[in-house]
Amino acid sequence: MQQPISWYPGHMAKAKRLLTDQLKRIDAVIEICDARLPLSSRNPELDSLVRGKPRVLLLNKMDLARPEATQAWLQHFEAQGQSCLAIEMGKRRQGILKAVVALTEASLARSLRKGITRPARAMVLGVPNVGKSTLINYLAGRSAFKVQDRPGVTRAPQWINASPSLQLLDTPGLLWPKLDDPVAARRLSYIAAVRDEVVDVYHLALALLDELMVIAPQGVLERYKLQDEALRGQALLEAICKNRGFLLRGGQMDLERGATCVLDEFRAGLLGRITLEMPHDQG
Ligand SMILES: Nc1nc2c(ncn2[C@@H]2O[C@H](COP(=O)(O)OP(=O)(O)O)[C@@H](O)[C@H]2O)c(=O)[nH]1
Ligand SMILES: [Mg+2]
Repeated sequence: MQQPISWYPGHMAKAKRLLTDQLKRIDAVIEICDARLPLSSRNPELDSLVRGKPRVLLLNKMDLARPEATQAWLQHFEAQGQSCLAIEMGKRRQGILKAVVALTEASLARSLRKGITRPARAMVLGVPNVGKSTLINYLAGRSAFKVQDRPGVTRAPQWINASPSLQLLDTPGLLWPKLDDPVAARRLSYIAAVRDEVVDVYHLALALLDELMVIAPQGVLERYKLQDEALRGQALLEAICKNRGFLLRGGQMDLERGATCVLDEFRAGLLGRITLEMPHDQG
């Protein structure tokens, strides 16, 4: 498979500079990852970047992940002493606000000792497509609000009132995804954290189907009305094309269209609620 290259060292350096600058202004970090990929959708450099700033980890898109797997991940992170919460679009507003504000108590108390009473300040951080803008808009209560998150957009920081006691930086901190690890890079492509133009959809869909036939075959078999559980590789993709009637002139299967369909339907949760990695997968 082609390597999905959409981040260059220059991009990463710029994102890092921007982040370091923003960190000075905040009391806490709201890190978002994708509940389907709690390992691969995090940036391993974040620990050293945030340098001890209090942090809550939100496992977003829990509606797309397997509930028992999400519970296992929460227990895993809690056991590490990490504040964490599973969330999905448009839900748990109070829970999120409470978890963030709890992290900022020490920092606000320090301000108070200097005679300053102020709301807590936090920023949302994560790799592309985990739901940063969606969360900021939700907490800000303005669905029409457009959030900028291209790396390198420099301007004066704007604050949004999420509640009387919490302000959010309106620009999410964009982290580069973990692309040096081929397994993580491939899984990030499954969830569209890496753009499709830079990967080969045929090979990507085959790799995804390969994983799904191990961890969640039922969703695939039911969705495409397949009888043969042993189908793998191109034969499986062909059966899916056949089910959907994706034919080219001359009667050949339109594998590209089938591959795009599988990826789209997986991303939309139509193959079931699937978590691609578990805590014990960590090597
Ligand atoms: N199913 C589902 N989709 C979500 C959720 N949160 C965000 N999304 C979708 O994920 C995509 C990326 O969200 P966005 O906020 O733009 O991500 P960002 O790149 O991190 O800012 C959008 O299509 C959102 O509608 C969620 O909790 N569940
Ligand atoms: Mg965004």
